Amino acid sequence: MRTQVAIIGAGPSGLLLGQLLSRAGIANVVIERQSAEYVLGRIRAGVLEQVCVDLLDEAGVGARMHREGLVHGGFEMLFRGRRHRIDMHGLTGGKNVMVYGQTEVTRDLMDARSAAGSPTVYSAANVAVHDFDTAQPYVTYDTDGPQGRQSHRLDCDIIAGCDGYHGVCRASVPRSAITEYEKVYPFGWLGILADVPPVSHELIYANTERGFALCSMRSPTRSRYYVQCALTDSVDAWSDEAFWKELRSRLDPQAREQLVTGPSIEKSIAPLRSFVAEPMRFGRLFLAGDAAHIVPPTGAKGLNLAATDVKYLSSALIEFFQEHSSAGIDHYSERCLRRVWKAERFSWWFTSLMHRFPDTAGFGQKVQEAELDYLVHSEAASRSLAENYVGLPLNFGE
Ligand code: FAS
Ligand code: PHB
Repeated sequence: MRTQVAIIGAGPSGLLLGQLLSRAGIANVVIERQSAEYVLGRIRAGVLEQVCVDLLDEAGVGARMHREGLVHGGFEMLFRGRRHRIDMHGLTGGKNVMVYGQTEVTRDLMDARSAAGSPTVYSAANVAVHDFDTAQPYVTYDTDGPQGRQSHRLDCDIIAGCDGYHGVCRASVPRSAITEYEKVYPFGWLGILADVPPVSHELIYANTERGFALCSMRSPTRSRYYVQCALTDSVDAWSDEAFWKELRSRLDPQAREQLVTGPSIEKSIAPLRSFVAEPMRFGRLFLAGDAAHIVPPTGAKGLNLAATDVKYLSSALIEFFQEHSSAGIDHYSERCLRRVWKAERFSWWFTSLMHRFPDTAGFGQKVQEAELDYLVHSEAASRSLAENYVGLPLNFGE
């Protein structure tokens, strides 16, 4: 088999890249190690920046998002028992975010890809990438079918590593060619999804004595909640009742009163880390999304960063194939990393501000409280928070 672009991974990065390339007439094959059902079963991001919304529209998959997504102009910060609203819309000259789950984004992209008849290989085993330091890279993988296990080779011009933090692409780069930056946080997020109405019409980020909590949603009838938990915690040790009790203890009286609980339809613990791999290009191999960087989810940047990597990469590849110019692909890594590091900084800052750190007592705690108090009473500080939360413009600083 041969194609122009082999895309490894059918998460949002891989599927969005495939969609943008297919619409430009560039042949591509997506190779995913899990089943489509497994990919859709992962509950992750919930907030889209306008840049991401515009990209999904450009990819022709925005219709259901505009029908079912929730446009939010602000969110609240809860500390010392009081809620303070950050008016993103007012502070950023009219910008909003879209609350629409990553699962739905992935479903819309999968539906568009199958409608276009673009080739996707699910449940691929032993995926490996080869010769990406030459002009003739290729991918090998195995599939299991009625004839038993079959081995395949896909020759291509470009390999897009959209295979997430634990993928094979970054791991295939010689250690001498890559630099990795990492910060691991001393806590995780225990998340629950339940078909109950949200406690408020906007998100609530809480910093309480018992730790961080986040009240989010997927629709007016489906809520997504998180509580900061210990790294040693196991999701099996958390009954639904224990979760609701802990969440309730981290809310203000009004929210506590309005909280509607119910059976979880998903419950999981996510570790928090900041991670960046530099560069993001190795010959004919290009990393995008979580394959290249990870942010703590506090700033809701993970999915959005993946989308802007894909925007830059799809533009560069269209130029490479249609104009026979390598300017875009030569500039890809530097362009992505400028945006990635600004999102890493914001996500680290917001995580540091909103969580209780086991080893921070006394002075550090007082400084955190002072910063929260300053933030919600300073228009300049709130504007900076709002500007980063809604997402910096694509060409920021260029
Ligand atoms: P993904 O990890 O989504 O997709 C990579 C795909 O590659 C997967 O389908 C995987 O099966 C596949 N793959 C891996 N290895 C492969 C191989 N060898 N061969 C073929 N395929 C392979 N972001 C937020 O903004 N808000 C959140 O609340 C949030 N919560 C998160 C919770 C968890 C547990 C995790 C892990 C991430 C969370 N994120 C969150 C970040 C998340 O949304 C990512 O940014 C987003 O999934 C990035 O998409 P991809 O780059 O496509 O990577
Ligand atoms: C979510 O709804 O899953 C969500 C929202 C905002 C965040 C993180 C997660 O910062």
